[in-house]
Amino acid sequence: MTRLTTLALCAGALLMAIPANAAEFEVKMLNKGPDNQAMTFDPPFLKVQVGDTVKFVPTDKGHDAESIPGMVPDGATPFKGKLSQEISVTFDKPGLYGYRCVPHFGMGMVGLVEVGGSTANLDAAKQAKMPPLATKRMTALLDQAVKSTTANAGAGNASR
Ligand SMILES: [Cu+2]
Repeated sequence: MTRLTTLALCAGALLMAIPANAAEFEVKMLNKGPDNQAMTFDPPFLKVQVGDTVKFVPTDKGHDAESIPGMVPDGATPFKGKLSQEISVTFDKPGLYGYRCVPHFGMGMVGLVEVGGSTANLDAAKQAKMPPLATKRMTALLDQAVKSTTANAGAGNASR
């Protein structure tokens, strides 16, 4: 009886360690995207919930994924992957996370993750200093985030 109780407790503890609704997403690092865009993350814009994980996958070699200074929410932990290596990032603070591939930052290889439907740090993110092509692509991604968030306002996040 005691042994059964111990087993039950262990099973319960294991279940609690896994967040109930956490999802995992994948972003590929590519030399050429589906839209023929050179040096790109696919998808370049992603919406996730707090606690979700994004896996950046070096489908093509020679890329990395690193958060852009000034483009993460206040108090969020920056991340920095190694060249040609996979990195998994769990997002535990809501807001916008801009990231880049360091070798191709000048070619505009940037991406954006919106966590928890929040664009709270939008103005700060827009102030980040970037090369012209990166700024151009990031501006489009930030617009996409604002539009999708506005479109979903009131509908909640019940779509998952
Ligand atoms: Cu790259």
